[in-house]
Formats: sequence, C-alpha cells, structure tokens
Amino acid sequence: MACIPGALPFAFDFDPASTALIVIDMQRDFVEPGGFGASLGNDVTRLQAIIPTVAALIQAARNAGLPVIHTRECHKPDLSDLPPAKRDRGSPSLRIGDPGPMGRILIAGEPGADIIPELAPLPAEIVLDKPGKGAFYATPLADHLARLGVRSLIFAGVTTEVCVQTTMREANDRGFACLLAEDATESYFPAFKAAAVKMIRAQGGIVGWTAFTAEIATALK
Ligand code: C5J
Repeated sequence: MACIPGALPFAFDFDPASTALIVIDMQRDFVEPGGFGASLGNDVTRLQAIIPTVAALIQAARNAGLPVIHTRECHKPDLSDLPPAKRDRGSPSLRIGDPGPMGRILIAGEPGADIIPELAPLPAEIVLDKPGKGAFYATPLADHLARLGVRSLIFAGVTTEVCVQTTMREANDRGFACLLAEDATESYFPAFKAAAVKMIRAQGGIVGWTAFTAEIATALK
C-alpha cells in the first residue's frame, strides 16, 4: 500500500498495483497556440504551463508500472457520434467538424485531435477516443479498468471543470477512488479550476481527493 498524507481532504491510501493514471485530452486543439481553443479566444498559455508537470506525473506512473491511459475528445469523421445538442454549442462560426486551424475540429485522425508531442503515449499505452466530456461514456474504459484490476485512479489533463471533473464524477459513481493531481490539470478560466478543485474534495471528498504531483511521485517511489 502507499499513502499521500498531504492529500485533501485527508490522506489518500492506495495500492499502486491496482491504480492507473488517466491523462485527459492533452490535445493540440486544446493546448497549442493556433489550435481550436486558441481560435475561440482562450488563453492557452495556462494549459501549456502544466505540460512539464503532466510529463513528470506520467514518468512517475510509468516508473512505478502503473497503466497510463490517454483520452482524446473527438468524433468520427461522419459526425455520427456527435449529437446536434453538442454540435450546436459554442461559436457559431467554428464548430466541431468544421475546418479549423489544425484540420477538422475535434475529428479523429485530424492533426488537432492528436495528443501533444511532449506527452506522446507509448505504443503499449491505451489511447481512448471519447465523444463525450466523460471518458466512460461510449468508450471501453470500464472494460479496460476491469481487465487491469484497477480500483484507484489518478487524474491529470484538461480542462479541470469540464472533461476532467466529468470523468472523475463518472469514476466515483462506479466505485473508483479518484485522486486529482492539482498541478497537472488546468482550465482556460482560473476561477473555474479553483472552484472545481474545491468541489471535488468538498464534503469529505464527495468526488475524490486532490494532491500535488511531487507528493504523488514520492508515494509511487
Ligand atoms: C475538455 C472541453 N477536454 N472543455 N473539453 O475539457 O470542451
């Protein structure tokens, strides 16, 4: 067993042998200047700033033999997995499936949907394309975790209040103990990140725990 004594709202006990790291949507279209996120007027420098921390967390997980699972928010080229209620949101001039600065926006196989090269998955690692905000919806994530015997999940990635928090809530409902690496996640909106982090660990950890990457890496050594 391992323990992160400084985790909030209280110490996080976990067995590294049944723990996986999930890295949410560190994709070019969300993170890179010139991508979809930036073209909507978002400040991507906030997201870029966490890249070294996410890389350090991934390395710590790999060194400890944890499965590392990467997700990408994207849709099929024929948009058959994109409900109108999702397609019709956002900027009317730049929607999912439209031609964007890095290929069709959030479409599988387009350059913008790729994971940023700094955090490239290893060939043996699981990469899941997800059409929703949560990584359990319409993906084989639950099957992979059952097959791997995973009970605890560590989370990193973007954005904190949307795809990261949604996936943590899905995981919490499925009985996983969920830990958010607070400095390995980010939002375009600092107030949203701060609120999401508080919400996750409120009421005695209603969604899960939070801790910093250095604490997680120490516990994994
Ligand atoms: C993610 C989004 N990945 N904010 N997507 O959080 O639309």
